Order: sequence, then structure tokens, then C-alpha cells
Amino acid sequence: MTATQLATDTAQRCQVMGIINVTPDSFSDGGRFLDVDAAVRRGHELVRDGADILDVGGESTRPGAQRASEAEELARVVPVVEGLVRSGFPVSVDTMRASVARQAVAAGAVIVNDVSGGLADPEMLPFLAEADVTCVLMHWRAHSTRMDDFCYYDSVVDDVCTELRGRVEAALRAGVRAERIVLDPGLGFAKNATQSWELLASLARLRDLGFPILVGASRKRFLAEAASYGRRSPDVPADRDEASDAVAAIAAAEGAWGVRVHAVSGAAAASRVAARLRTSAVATGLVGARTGER
Ligand code: PMM
Repeated sequence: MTATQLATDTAQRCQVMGIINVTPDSFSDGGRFLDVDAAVRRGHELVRDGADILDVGGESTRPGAQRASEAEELARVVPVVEGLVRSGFPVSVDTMRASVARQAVAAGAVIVNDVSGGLADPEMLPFLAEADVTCVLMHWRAHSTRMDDFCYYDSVVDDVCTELRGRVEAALRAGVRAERIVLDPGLGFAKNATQSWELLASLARLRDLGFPILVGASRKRFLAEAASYGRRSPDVPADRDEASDAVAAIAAAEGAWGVRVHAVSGAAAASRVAARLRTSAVATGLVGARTGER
């Protein structure tokens, strides 16, 4: 399948972003795809399962993680981006470093996913403006070693919206075009479980910011409570896949631009079901034809 086919197919549908963590220490898949061939093979599997975009990251952001060096991150990410781009897949690079984003974009990445929303590296927003690529600006307050000290909000939804608006203004000031911006509430980043659930319950508020919204709930700790049933363990991240699929279905139905997931097949079905339902709702006059709004 070519990048063009993928893009056409996904025009009206929640994008399914399949995760490839090329790291030794990510919480759910650390160490599994460190080898370039294994990571590229994983990309092929994810696309076969229905991924629209492959998100390649070389630095773990789990709570408490130490930063990878720039050299390590580049060595992990760039060959994998090259391999996936050669296969014709749309690739996103998950990085907080402008230098890594630059080399990944030079290798063919079409999205820069910066979990710090441009805060970690002062060169990032100017680079995004210059490269004119789609960028995900996530809500973030501090690096992983310290982020649990920053879970304090007057109202998590109001504060995240205000801080995301601040990142948008900074990006626009740097010259990033508004149509290139995707926002992400940063579930689990400087948020406890209750706060992550509150944000997930407030997707309509996030959409009111006026930008496409990406939701990254997959396998995260806050899901453990809802994911622990039957033989599933609250402590095994992959046991949260069905709960992650349920979040993807809700996010797609609520009009999210995309969901970032480890196991893509459930999210791919959710995205298609939500799109089909929307078509039917428009046809029966339940929602407006132009916007798909309820
Ligand atoms: N979460 C992680 C990493 N990158 N990017 C975006 N945009 N949103 C997220 O929620 C997000 C992210 C951490 O999860 P992982 O270690 O499983 O990749």
C-alpha cells in the first residue's frame, strides 16, 4: 500500500497511529524493536492491521525515565524512519529534539510528534515553521524524571486547554501555519488517573480549541482500573489493549483526529465504524452534513 492510498483512504476518518518505540525502556514495548529490521517489520505488521500512520520514537517518556542522548536517539530513529518511508508508509517522528525532527523529516517523516509541544527545545517551533510539516503539540509540563511533581491543577480541563492555547500561540508566533497543528491533551503526562479520565471525558472541550485532537491512551496506567477484569492483570500493559480499543472507539465517535495505539486492529475497526455511523447520521439528518457536528 502506498502513502497516497493511505492518505486518500483516511481523509474522513479518525487516523490510527501505530506506535513503534525504538527504545530499551518504554513501559509496554521497551526493548522489543531496538533492532532496525525488527522495527521495520513491526511497521509492516501495524499497517497490515490497519495503521494509517507509524509513529517512531527513540526516547522513552514513561514516568521516571532518564533522557536518551541526542546521538542515541538519532541512531535509533533515523534508520527506522528511512526503512518505513522506503516501504511507502506515512511516518511520524515522536521526538522533543529539533535535531532529531530535522533528520527524520529529511528521511521522509511527514509528521513531527513533540510531546513537549515545543517546550523542551527552543529550536523545535522554528524548525516546524521552516519544514512546514504537520505537528502534534502535546500538553506537557516537565521531563519524565519530574513530571509526577506537576500534577497540580485548579481544573485539569481548563488548565490543559489554557496551556495548549499558549502552545498554539507560541507555534503561530514562530511561523507554524495553523492548518499544520494537531493538539493532544497528554494523558498520563503530569496527570494522575483521575485527571486523565477527566480529560478523556472532555474531548468536546478540547475540540472547541479549534484544532484536530490526537488521543494517546493506549496501554496507559490510568486504564488499569477499567482494564482489570476476567483474567487480565492490572499490571500487564498489553492486558489493557481491549480498554485501549474502547477508548479509541469513543474518541473516534467524538470526532478525534487520531488515536495513538500499540495494537492497531481494534482502533482501525473503531475508526471505520465511527466514520460509517457518521455517514449514516448525516444521511438521516441527525448531524450537520458539513461539519458532522452533533
Ligand atoms: N504518549 C507516549 C509517547 N508519545 N505522543 C503523543 N502525541 N501522545 C501521547 O499520549 C504519547 C506520545 C507515551 O506512551 P508510550 O511509551 O507507550 O509510547
